[in-house]
Amino acid sequence: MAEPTPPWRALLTALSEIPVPVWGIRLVGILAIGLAFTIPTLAGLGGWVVYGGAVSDQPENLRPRLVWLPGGTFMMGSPEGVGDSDEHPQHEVTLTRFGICETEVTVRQYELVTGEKPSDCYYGCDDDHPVQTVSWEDSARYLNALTRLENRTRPEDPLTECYDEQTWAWDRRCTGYRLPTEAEWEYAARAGSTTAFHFGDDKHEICQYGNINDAQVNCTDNYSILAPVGSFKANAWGLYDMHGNVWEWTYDWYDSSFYEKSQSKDENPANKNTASDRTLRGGSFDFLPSFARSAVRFRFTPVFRYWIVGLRCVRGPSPQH
Ligand SMILES: [Ca+2]
Ligand SMILES: [Ca+2]
Ligand SMILES: [Ca+2]
Repeated sequence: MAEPTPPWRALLTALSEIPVPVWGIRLVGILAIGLAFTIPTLAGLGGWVVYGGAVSDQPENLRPRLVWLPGGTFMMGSPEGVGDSDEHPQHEVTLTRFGICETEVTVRQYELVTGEKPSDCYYGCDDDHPVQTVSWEDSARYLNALTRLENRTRPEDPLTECYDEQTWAWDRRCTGYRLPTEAEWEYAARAGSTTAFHFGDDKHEICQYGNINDAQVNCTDNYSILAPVGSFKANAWGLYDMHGNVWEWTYDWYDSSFYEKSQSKDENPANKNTASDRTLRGGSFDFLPSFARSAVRFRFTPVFRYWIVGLRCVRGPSPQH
């Protein structure tokens, strides 16, 4: 059976049917086809190099969209008698201004920067699904690469990479893309709320706001596995899927007693003391709503890849070095 004709061969065949005497026209035709592909690519991507060849995306689909949050002070953790022990003591935290991606990083966004899809797509690898099966280290590597890519469009004012890819140390003076700290993540998720979820305390309302395991709640979110990002209502600051879909890596090393140690009202707290695990936030599609509360702290080793774990990016200068 004949092989299907590759598109380039069909193109050459079509070109060869142009009347031979007019080589000039043929040349013009080739140039026109070339420009037809090249001009929108350059204009649309603003100089971005795209792996994988497809160039139909608009720039806004390629770059994670940042929502810039004002700095502020909030109560981190849960009040006495609520939540797990590592959510206590509830304490005041002050943060400076930062930008956070309005959705989880998508498969498409990840693939365009790294040239790779997640290794396990069993639960969904559509372009607009959250990327998952990425370790903390994969995430840091992606964010550095995203920073380098963005710098191609701003040679006069380059962003600086955040992570040392040998030691995984975070340079807090960096201006490029990075993971949120736990404090930044919770501040962003709460969006001014003081309740268990950003929409209130009633878990039976969660199906409007996030993709979780809804077996034990009186509502249905219509997704038994991954949902495309942004499928549910945003929180008050316009951020999607802060509850559920995939767990999101944060920068911090996990320390169950970190809140006791960080009560000194330092600005921009982050646990830089190496431990066995990094902290994750927000719950996922196969966890019950109680795990999706704004204050819940979850943990995995930084080399762990799992189909319930993805990431969200942050950018912004941190004044504390
Ligand atoms: Ca249900
Ligand atoms: Ca669900
Ligand atoms: Ca999430």
